[in-house]
Amino acid sequence: MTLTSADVLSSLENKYEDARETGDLIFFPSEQIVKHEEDGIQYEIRVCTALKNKASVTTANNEVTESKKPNPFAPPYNEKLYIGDMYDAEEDLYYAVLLNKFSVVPHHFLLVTKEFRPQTSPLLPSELYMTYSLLLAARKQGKNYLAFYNCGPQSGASQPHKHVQFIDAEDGIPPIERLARTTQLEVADRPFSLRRLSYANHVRRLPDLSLASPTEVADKISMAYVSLLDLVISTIRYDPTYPSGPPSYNMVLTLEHMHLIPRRWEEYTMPESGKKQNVNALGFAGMLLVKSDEELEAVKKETVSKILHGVGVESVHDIEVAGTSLEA
Ligand code: B4P
Repeated sequence: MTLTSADVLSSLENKYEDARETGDLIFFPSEQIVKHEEDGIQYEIRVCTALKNKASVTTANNEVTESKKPNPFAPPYNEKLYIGDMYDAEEDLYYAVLLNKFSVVPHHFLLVTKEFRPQTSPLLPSELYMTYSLLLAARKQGKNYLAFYNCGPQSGASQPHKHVQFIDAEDGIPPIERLARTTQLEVADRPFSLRRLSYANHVRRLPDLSLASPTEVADKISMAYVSLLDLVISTIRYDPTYPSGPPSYNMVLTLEHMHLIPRRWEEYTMPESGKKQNVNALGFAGMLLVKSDEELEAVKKETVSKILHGVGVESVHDIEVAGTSLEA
């Protein structure tokens, strides 16, 4: 039996508690979420020292070494982490919904393709539709989720099997989304950039699709995605030093906006200590993750803006890209 997006959201909490109780899901509690203001933007830096022990926890759980690890997103799934399958009848495609085994935020889940597809590939209309329908089902149940996709070798993705992730933002609005919501647009259905940010970013405001048909949702969301992806590719082309290989970018999706951020590097090297700070899509949502107080102080000293600029791509606000002015 396949699940609807409403079924997925309804069963999430019980499945999560059950998997946590049996030890199939490992929760890493955070000490604090620090609000950190720069250039009028309130970033959030989550301090989760428990993650420092992630490697030893997985070893204690008899996980095999990195090179021999089986693909966790291919069937057969761990029954405790498996919420169920979803089916897109229009495209005849199946997906599985899994709980994140290593959870920093409760109820963090993933939509994975049933057949292997690479994480370096763009999202298909069906995948975008499924993602949007899960966000919509969450909103209808009074929950506030955001979706993210780490695409390409420099995006912060650690698993090569295609997966979109969902986290519960609870009462909060991610910092970058707050900025997008307060941006006045002359034309609503055109890409724009958040110019206060230190790196190239491409955003589309989404219409209210809560009453739209599946085909209409897939069309509208795909059009937004393709227009932003075009801008990502054009932005990268302006950078002669961009690493070779498939393009890397992060997508952050809410019901109100789609954000695509081109990526140049996966990690930022702190100049003083030489230590690496990993950044994934959540970092570009304005939510950074550090694993010690020392790392927190280093991030604050270096500044979030400099770190994101360092792993992103130079902004080309003043250049006409692909015939579209990036004025916003
Ligand atoms: P990826 O796209 O490959 O990469 P990621 O989210 O950056 O996760 P990574 O694994 O690199 O974790 P990190 O230490 O940076 O996502 C793969 C996902 O699959 C991850 O969520 C992973 O936990 C999950 N997974 C791996 N094996 C699995 C299995 N067997 N079954 C089910 N799921 C499995 O960060 C640790 C965690 O914190 C990640 O979940 C990350 O998404 C999250 N995180 C990062 N920044 C955060 C922030 N600011 N706030 C809250 N959470 C944050």
